[in-house]
Amino acid sequence: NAMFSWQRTSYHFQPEKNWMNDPDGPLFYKGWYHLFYQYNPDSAVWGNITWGHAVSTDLIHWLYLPIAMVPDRWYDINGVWTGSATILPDGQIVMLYTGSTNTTVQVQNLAYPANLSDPLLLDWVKYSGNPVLVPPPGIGYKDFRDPTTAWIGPDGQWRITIGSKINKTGLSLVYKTTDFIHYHLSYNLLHEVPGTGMWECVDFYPVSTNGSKGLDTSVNAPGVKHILKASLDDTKVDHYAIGTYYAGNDTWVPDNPKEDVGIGLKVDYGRYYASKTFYDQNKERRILWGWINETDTESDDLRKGWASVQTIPRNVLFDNKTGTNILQWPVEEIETLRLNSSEFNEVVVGPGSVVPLDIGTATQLDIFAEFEVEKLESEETENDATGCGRGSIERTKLGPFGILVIADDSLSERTPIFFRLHNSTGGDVTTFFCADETRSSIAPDVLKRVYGTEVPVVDGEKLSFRVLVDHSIVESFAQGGRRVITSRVYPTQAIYGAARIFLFNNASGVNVKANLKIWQLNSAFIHPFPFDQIQ
Ligand code: DQQ
Repeated sequence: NAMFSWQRTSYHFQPEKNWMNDPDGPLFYKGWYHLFYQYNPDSAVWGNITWGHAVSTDLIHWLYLPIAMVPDRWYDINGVWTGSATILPDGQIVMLYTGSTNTTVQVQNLAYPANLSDPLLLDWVKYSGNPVLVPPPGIGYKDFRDPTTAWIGPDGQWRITIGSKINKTGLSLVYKTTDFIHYHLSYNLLHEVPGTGMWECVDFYPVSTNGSKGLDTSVNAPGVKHILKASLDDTKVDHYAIGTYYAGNDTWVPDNPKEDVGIGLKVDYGRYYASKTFYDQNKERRILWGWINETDTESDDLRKGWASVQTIPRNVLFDNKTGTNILQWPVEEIETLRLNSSEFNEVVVGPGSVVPLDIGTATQLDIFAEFEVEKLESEETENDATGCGRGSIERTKLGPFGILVIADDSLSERTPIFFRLHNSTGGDVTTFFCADETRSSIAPDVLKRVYGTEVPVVDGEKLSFRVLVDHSIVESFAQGGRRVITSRVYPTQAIYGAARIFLFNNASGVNVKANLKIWQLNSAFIHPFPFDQIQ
């Protein structure tokens, strides 16, 4: 099906065809990274959900494997929904997932590999005593889903947490187990936040406050904080907060109650949902996957025959410069796709100007950009335009300025990634990081929004971002990954050889001096596993 084929990505993971949503049960095993994902084998819209399966040795090149689990039992006949993997100290792999039963009750089920000596983990056995958990008293039968990776507490028992809600309060239940068959519901909630609604795909993991390595899920010691993430069903946004986990009573407390889960930081300020991390024992890092949802119509998805993309896996660390956010950065393996690069040094972009960057075709790029701002007026006047405004066309004294990607020569289509500054009369500067999809496509039936957020800039730092461009996906990381915005765009003109990149400055009161390094990126190899050539 060649319809909209230019919108397919070249180095992001997506199935050959049909619908995909949440990443499930990621893990590293015997030399292979495994990605499972919510997959409809029959159509490009959600339904009949199975676990698609693919493997990679480097998180970039992927081989599709046969579907790992299908809805074939009374306890998952309405869908093999989201779940997580736990690798036990003896090498066993435990997969816990949500099943939607024959009466659409959400229950938790246990599955394990049929053959642990198979590095591909092709065959999965569903435990004969499933379900292992049903909704507890007081919890709605459709409000109980997406078990996390388990962690072990000081008492030697395993814990998992499962998202739910009571009325409008989003919450996370904790269960203890020793065998993953029998569970004990903890009296305390891990956490709850009024007004946030149903918590889907909860993720809970430790980060080191003083190291550059990721931590395995059970680590808890001085110098460790815990990230709690919930995907809010009401708004379809992934939110997280940083806090402390108290293993004694299995509760978690946010560092800053004003930035609690669901009311503070977002994992990604763009088009992004149902994310999940795993600990990569191969490279001692914590890796984050996220689902990039479509923003076109279902009928367009059906016509093109596929829907959704996964982000490039991101390395996650605690940001010890700010202490208030995580850092997300594309895994280093993406750099193996780099081809030739171009550098642009000290390009001065005056107020109201657009500067083409001549790099040839611009559909697959890894871009680093750094900006210095030079004020044209000396007096300090307040610039009261905060946030991202109506996007890149709204001029203020101090912004917007940045780059235009997935743009054509005439700029009939363009996706600006930019900064916009705000200064008070006292001289305090606040920096906003934004992505404007409103002119990303001339297609009418596409959701096009302005996304963005304030981003912390530490004294002495330059403004900078890194942007990955892949045909119809733009992943943008500001200030080393303190804030991230993923854009799903639908170009019709800025495609293949017609796609360009530009610098722009739409501020009225500043010159911007830009330094850029831009790599062309190769396509990743993403194909069916070549069983016939091997067996
Ligand atoms: N997707 C799954 C659910 C989860 C939701 C079903 C989040 O388990 O809550 O496909 O996108």
